[in-house]
Parts: sequence; structure tokens; C-alpha cells
Amino acid sequence: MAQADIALIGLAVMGQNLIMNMNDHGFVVCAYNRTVSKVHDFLQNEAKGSKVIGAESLEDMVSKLKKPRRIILLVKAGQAVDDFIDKLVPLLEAGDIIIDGGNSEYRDTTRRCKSLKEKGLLFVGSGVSGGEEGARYGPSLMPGGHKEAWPHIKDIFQSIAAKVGTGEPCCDWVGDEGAGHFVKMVHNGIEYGDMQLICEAYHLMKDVLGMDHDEMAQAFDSWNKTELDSFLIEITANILKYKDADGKHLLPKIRDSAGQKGTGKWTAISALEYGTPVTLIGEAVFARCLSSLKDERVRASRSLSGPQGVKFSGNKAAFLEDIRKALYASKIISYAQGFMLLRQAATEFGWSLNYGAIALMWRGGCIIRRLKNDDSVVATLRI
Ligand code: 2AM
Repeated sequence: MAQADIALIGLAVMGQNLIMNMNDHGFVVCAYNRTVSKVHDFLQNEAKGSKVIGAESLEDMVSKLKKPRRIILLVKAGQAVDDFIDKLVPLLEAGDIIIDGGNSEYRDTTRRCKSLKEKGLLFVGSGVSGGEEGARYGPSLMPGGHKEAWPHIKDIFQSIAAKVGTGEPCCDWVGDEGAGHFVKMVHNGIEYGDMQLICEAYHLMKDVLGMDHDEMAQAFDSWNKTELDSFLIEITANILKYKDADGKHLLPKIRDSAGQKGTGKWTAISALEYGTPVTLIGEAVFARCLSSLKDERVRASRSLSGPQGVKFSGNKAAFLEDIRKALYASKIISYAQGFMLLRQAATEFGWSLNYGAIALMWRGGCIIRRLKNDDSVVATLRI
């Protein structure tokens, strides 16, 4: 019997959490996974006592869905998405909707949009940000693709998304084809930039102002009550305070070598490809690459010791405030550069992007959430 409002395929933690989030908002979700035993485990544990139903096969799942059918894929990006789409196509009817909520590359999403349109199906590629916690209690959702699908998924998407202000959802229609995944990619690039800015502020506080970790934590705590109020500044203060088992600060013991998953790099590559000067994110990606050359840096430091005994003799408080303002100004520049890239991509692909909504969508739920004065970003877009 067709009873489920939506199906979700892919029962890793993100998938399970999104299902429980939809369930909490009154939607009946049908859960499915390639390894079907995970469906049983899920129903007997995390989903026990909920309205979630399970499916034994894709045919079973499709038969349980109300029409137009809505199916979210939350599987590993790449081949797994294409494999599921290929298996679903023969089971679906014109007007049914497939949504890819994974970390797909935007070009793949555009390709899938085009091929599914020929088959009469609607396809949506949605950025999902906020990690496992966000998925469970309110992510920032960035859907793009076939706009005809939006009226059928809007209610579910906006219900489960993070809310800000007077309850506005951090989710709106982004634009055509792979625009949702492109915007998510740029969001991640901005996150790389924000983290690099925090690192540079830390460097100046520590090595120029000679502040200790508790003083720096205090500074970040107070910055979090200003325009900089945001998730990353908040956790930086907590990380600076954190003590190891021996009672000493943990942070200085951590190897100064950063890895990366790739979305920052993709943003920088797109910037080069479309000739947009997204300099801040580009430098942030290079800074991570440089940080990972640990052995070379240690060797080089033996021949070149760097500046010695720099002593700051001016007004410490005024300089600290200058660092705060510089961080804020840089952040606005980074967001503006990110939006320049969005605008260039829109021209390149003929997308019409919902710029204002994108800025508003990043206010809650996601990692770069809460740049308090969002107006400055929106204003930049109007220039
Ligand atoms: P699994 O539990 O059967 O491995 C995150 O890895 C999610 O993506 C899981 O639900 C996983 O299913 C699914 N997944 C990974 N690779 C896949 C593939 N090649 N085909 C189908 N599902 C896949």
C-alpha cells in the first residue's frame, strides 16, 4: 500500500539522521539500503517506535510510495549514485522525483539532470550541510535541478531544515542543474577560508602579542559576541581551552599539518577554470598543502630560523581589536569572492541563481553559519 511520503536510500549515519528528522516532522519515510540487513537493524534500533517503514527491495520501496514518488539518495558519491539511478528508472513513472543528497560533484549532477529529463523524471541535487548533528536536528539544505520538483519537496525540505530568526528555514531553491551541489562546494570552500583566517589570527595573537592559550580563548569568546558570532569562532574558543589528561593545553601538542577532503580544492579549481579571483579560498587550500609538508618544513627551519625575538611594544588591546576587524573584513571579502564565483558559474552554464536565498540559507545549520551581518554580503551582491 502506498503510504510513505518519501523514501531514503543509504542508511549510514547521515541517512539515518535525516530519516529521523523527517519522521519527527510528521512525514512517513520508507528506508532502504543496498545491504538490506541494515534496514532491519535500523528499524529495530534507532527507528524503533517511529513511523518509519522499511523496504526489502527497490520494487518494494517504490510500491510503498505516494505519487509523485520522492526518493532521496544518500549514498557514496560517484558510481553508487549512477547505479541506483539506473536501477530506479525502470521502476518509476513520469513526474517522479529522485533527489541526490550526497556529496556529488556538480558536473555529475548536471549530467544526471539532463539524462533523467529525457526519461521524464525529475532530478534534484541537494547540498546538505551541518554534518550528522545537522542532519538530525536541522541542516542547511541547498537544492537545485529540475524546478518542477520543488513544489513537491519544498514542504519536507523546509520543515526539516535549520531555522533562524523568526523561524525562516535555511533552505530554498538554489537554481538549475548542478547549482545546488555547486553552491555546497563553494560553501565548503568558504569554510576552508574561514578556518585559515582563524589560524592567521591565532598566529598573530600567539607569536606577535605573546598571548597564552587561555587569553586567546577569552579573546575568541568575546569576538563571538560581536559581528564574528559564528560556529567556527565558538568552537575555536573551546578548542583553545581544552586540556589534555596531563592538565596541559591540548592544542599546542597537535601536529600542525592539515589534511583535506577535496571540496576546497574543487572550489579553487573552478575559480581558475572560470577565471574568477577567489584568492582567499585558493590561499587557504595552498596553506593546507604547505602545512602538510611537515618534514620539509622541519628541515628548512634548521637552516632558516625565521624572525627572532619579535617584541610587540604598542597598545596590545588596540592591536587585538585590529586583528578582529581584519578577520571580519577578510571574511566579507571571502564571501564576496565566493559569490563572484557563483555569478560566473551562472553565466557559464546559463543558470539563474537565487543569490539572496543562498546568503540567507547559510545563516543556520551549516558549518559557516551565522555571519551576523549578512546584509554586508547581500549588499555586496547588489554592487
Ligand atoms: P552499504 O551499507 O550497503 O555499504 C554510505 O557508504 C552509504 O552508501 C551506505 O548506505 C552504503 O551502502 C552506500 N554505498 C556505498 N557504495 C555503494 C555502492 N557501490 N552501491 C550502492 N550503495 C553504496
